[in-house]
Amino acid sequence: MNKPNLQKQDSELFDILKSEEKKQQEKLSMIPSENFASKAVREAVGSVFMNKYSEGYPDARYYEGNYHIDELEKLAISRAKELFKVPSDWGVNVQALSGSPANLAVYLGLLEPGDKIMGMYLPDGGHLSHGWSYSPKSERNEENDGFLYAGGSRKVNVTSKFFKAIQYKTNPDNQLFDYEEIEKIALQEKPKLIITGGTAYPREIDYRKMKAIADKVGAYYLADIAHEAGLIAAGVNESPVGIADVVTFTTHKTLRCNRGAIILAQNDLMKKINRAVFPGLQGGPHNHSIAGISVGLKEALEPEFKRYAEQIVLNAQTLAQELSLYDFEIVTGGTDKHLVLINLTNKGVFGKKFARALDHAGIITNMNTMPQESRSPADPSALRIGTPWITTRGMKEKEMKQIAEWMNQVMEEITGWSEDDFEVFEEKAMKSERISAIAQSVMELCDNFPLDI
Ligand code: DSN
Repeated sequence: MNKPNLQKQDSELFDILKSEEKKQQEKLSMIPSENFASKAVREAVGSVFMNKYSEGYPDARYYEGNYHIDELEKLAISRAKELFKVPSDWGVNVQALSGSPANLAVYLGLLEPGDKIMGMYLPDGGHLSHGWSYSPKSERNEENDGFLYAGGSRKVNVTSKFFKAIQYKTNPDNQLFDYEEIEKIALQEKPKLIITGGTAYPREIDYRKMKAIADKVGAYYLADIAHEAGLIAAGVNESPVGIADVVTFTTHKTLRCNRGAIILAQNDLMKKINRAVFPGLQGGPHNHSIAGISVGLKEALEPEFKRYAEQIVLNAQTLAQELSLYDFEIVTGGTDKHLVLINLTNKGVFGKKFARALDHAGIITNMNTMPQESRSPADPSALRIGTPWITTRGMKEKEMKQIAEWMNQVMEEITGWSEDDFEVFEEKAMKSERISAIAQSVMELCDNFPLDI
């Protein structure tokens, strides 16, 4: 019998897959939350582990036949412990399906519905799952001025529906955490949980200061390190492990595994969080994901991973520096990490149009809000770029200088089109010979740094 083959069995899906492979190979993926997982990781994710149900935890399952799944999950846990230097009285959960479910499990495990949580203001770089709600323009009020965002009537995220969510903003003068103001808000509001971390804050966070603030008000402190987990594992960014009460992270960003999440916490808290993951929020874990994560963690334990993480940061810093030479305004003036946030207000073309024009030039980025955002999140003031994926391809400072030059050329080309409707703008971008020429050069660069697809 012929081996079943995707192309023969489902040519429609196969064609979409091939197109995605081609796009990944020929374009520069520069969204900071994305990366390119190794063949070994992808092999594990596509393995027979996906066929097994294993509700429960190692050696305590509700289904028979889980002896190998137990080995798998214990292996992932022990690798996570080694990689993140997890203290001996801490535990590890590798079952949460992704970052938002991991955070929800922490809230469910440690809080009561209606308790107050305090995270970073989303437009300043926080995350939806840290309690996001918003105020429609008609409801803007003084309560939400200054460093405290007391929340809005539109409870868009489940974490703001079931908990009383307030948020702290960054300092308007420098877009940085202002620990004195955060402490003032915490003392006034007395949250039960304080959260750091997010999606667009390019600087390191002082975890000890945040833990001291949480201790002052008797709150738990959750450090969500989804974006920088790989940099922390490599020792390139500071680690909150052993400082914060709980640490959560996704596994597919700088850590370069497949999609999934890990939770670390001191044993007493971990017991409650484990019960929140299963049976509180989920049934059977995705064992194929845990298998991929296990392989990715092993890769991150290799000495080469430290050099990789150092290069990610060097590349991001080079990009930020080069872009500023072209008069791009870099939020916070630079980066300590893998991401760069560009304030486009001096350019007149904002995130949505710039991101789309860059895509036509073969450079994939995303529009983003920024501190003191005055525009809609659907058409915000900033552009977010990141270096994990292009560093995986082997690119270094020389390529970053070239990418910054291309980004500037795209901006030069589109500056005169800022007033056009989006459809007219896109049509012009698609027809632009200058943008097509950049896309061709991007493809040639990518050809010299092929992905192992
Ligand atoms: N969507 C992720 C990001 O892009 O940062 C966060 O969940």
